[in-house]
Amino acid sequence: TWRKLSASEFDGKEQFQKEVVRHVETTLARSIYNCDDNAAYSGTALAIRDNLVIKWNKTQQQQTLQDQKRVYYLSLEFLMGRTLDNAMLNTGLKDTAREGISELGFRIEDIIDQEHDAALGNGGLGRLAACFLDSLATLNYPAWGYGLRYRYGIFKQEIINGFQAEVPDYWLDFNPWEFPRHDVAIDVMFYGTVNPGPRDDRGNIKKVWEGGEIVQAIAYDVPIPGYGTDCTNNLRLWSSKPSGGEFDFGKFNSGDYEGSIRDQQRAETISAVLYPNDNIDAGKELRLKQQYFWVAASLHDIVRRFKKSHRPWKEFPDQVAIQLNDTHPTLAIVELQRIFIDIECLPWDEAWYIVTRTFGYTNHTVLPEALEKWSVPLVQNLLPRHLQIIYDINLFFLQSVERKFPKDRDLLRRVSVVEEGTPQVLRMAYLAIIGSHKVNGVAELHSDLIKATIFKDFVDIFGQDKFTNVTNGITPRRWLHQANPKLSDLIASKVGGYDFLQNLTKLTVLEKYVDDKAFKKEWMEIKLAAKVKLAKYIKDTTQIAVNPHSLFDIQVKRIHEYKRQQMNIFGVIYRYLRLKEMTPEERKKQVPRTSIFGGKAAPGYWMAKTIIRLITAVGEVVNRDEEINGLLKVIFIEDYNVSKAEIIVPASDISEHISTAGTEASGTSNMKFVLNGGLIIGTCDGANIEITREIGEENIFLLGNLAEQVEDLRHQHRFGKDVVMDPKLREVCDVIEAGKFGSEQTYSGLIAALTTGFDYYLVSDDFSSYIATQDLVDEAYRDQDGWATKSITSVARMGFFSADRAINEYAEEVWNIEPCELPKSG
Ligand code: 26M
Repeated sequence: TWRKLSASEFDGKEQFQKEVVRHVETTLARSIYNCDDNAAYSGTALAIRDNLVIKWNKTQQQQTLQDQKRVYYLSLEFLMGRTLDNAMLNTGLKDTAREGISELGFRIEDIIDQEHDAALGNGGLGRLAACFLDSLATLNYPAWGYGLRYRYGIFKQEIINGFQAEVPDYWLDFNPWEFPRHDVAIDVMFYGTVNPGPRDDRGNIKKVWEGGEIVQAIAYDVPIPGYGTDCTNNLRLWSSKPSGGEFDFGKFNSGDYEGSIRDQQRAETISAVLYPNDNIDAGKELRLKQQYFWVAASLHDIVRRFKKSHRPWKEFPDQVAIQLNDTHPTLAIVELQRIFIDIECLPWDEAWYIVTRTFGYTNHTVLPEALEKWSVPLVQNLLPRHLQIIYDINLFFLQSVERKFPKDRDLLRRVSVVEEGTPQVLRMAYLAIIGSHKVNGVAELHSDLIKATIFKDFVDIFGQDKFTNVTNGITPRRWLHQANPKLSDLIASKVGGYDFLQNLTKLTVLEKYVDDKAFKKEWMEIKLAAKVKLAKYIKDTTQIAVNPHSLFDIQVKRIHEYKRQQMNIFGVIYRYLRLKEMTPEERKKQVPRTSIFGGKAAPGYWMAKTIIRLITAVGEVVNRDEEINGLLKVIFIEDYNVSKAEIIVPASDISEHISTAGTEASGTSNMKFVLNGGLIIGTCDGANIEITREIGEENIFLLGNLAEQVEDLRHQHRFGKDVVMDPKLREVCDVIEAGKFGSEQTYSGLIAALTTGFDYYLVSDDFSSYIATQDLVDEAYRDQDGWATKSITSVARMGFFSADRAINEYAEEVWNIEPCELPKSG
């Protein structure tokens, strides 16, 4: 009977329509005669969701049955963006939905546009986690993501009088993609004390951590569908609430209403908001609470699942791989060791062996200000037992170092997890390395750099084999097929269908068509259509008209000094000055350009906010300068996020990836732009280097000094005699200081960074090369046929940068997991 009664998937347009109407009328209790785009979105999402849930349940059952090794991807950020379109594409239902919804009087694009982004991340690291989930499901790997269910994701950016303002992003009003699991509630303790307890089986006095504050973690599950497969994995996000009911009735009844509410809020605060910092660590207690809350709940869940299999503990690493997305979840190492020794009563060494087999750690940055360090007094207070375990881990580690390198006291000081100072701090990256069996960087240069610099001593201690590279990748489903359906269709018509979306190296077939006139024409028409679409978006949101035939030069990413948006805008000013000097005849010969910027500054990052102000101010001057008349426009796109990236990425002629060499670990938007037929202007940094190797030097505009020169150049700035600023840059600074873009005081910090600040990011060293390379870009763009050749050739050679390739490398080299074969559906 259960079998007969169990839910089944809809199939075909009529059934889809019936389901949409049913959901609008009964699930949402709305009249179908009063159904706007938003209600139609809800109905569509719920109908699609039903099919997704059936595949999800089957996948989870099958994975439980097969009982294979799983990977758990621990990330404090999952920058998912919208779900509906992706869900329709991955389940193959988009055409059905398009036709069905159109007969009901709606356009599928408008419906898709109703959805709020799930913006539970800052930038590259969070988006990478989202791409990886897509690939894991597409490749049928048994995998779960674990994260936090923030009530507020990354803030919404508004530009007010040219400055960034932050507005809260409350996104949970209607979220059909999450399923609360109120039965999965886990108690997590903070504070308290460690006391001696009873003796264990071996006669040792146990340590008991007790008397702390308890907060409950409630699981919310999100289905993650693979493309072209029924495999639907799970993303589990934890939400915090007070343990034992709504509020303290004791306090309430004794008249302390505010007190009882305060306790409730204290608990709920833990998962309330995503920290909006990207590549900067502030060391705040609430952030540490978030980390432990999420890690403790996730590990409890993983361990409980393992225990159901009744295997011996030593088989734990055969069933469980845990990947640490940066150091944010490093406490997981300590928590698992604590569970083993304090709760399951394993001997230390046995426990530690299992722990280190289980974890892998991915590093995403070399920037010193981004490396997490927790103050010892903070950890002592919040997690007293964990601090003891960290000290023990460190002691045994240092003893092993001492055995290997006797009497090298400075080495012991350098590699100790505990950094001396007032206060002492814990170096989380070191703890992550010691507790993992593999450590990886995210692009070749970056992986080499961490081995040669910040982790050098650890390579000497553990050997080369522990350190590896897995170059990042992106999902071609979202970043080509979904964002740029016309290009995806054109490609499919040449490479033999849509298989390339699951095997991106098939793109190489496109090279056969680089001399095909008709193909090239179609290719460039699709690019133009994407630019027209972006131009319309810009017109609708800023009232500024931009010429779709101008060269679209785009830099969208978090605003950070190391990413050097300041160099870009200085270059724009320099171009403006040259245009102003020209005669009308000379001007006619110039390539018209639209410089497009977008990105959020961390709310406390004053310099980044100043850069935004300079960009908007330059726009105000240039865009209304009649003399320039469309030869140069400067646009700042407000509130850059994933769904806006899907409009912006297909529309670039050139995109900028111009970080100071050695600072951008990988970059992933570089891959997205090239995959959509845009060219790159960039430095020899991060994945730009591998992109160059794949697509060929003739297809990329490289500039600037190399990573190996950076140290010397910085030394020059600081200690060199008679350092004079590059004259072109001097000229730019002069007009800024003359008040051309509003009060020069607004920009004094920005100018000071170049002069008294010793120009740490080497803008003056690369500026000349940057300007010269931009001139080469203009030259190349005049030859539209040559440009098309570069564009097509580049796309043809981008197969390597699929997240599927990256995930397969992790699966083989780090996780040792196999795909789970699903029974064919039907
Ligand atoms: C740390 C402490 C407190 C609050 C926030 C943080 C924090 C949050 C995000 C630190 C770093 C965060 O992200 C770093 C990041 O996004 N790194 C980027 O990772 C990408 C994926 O590997 C790379 O492509 C980028 O080069 C790298 O900058």
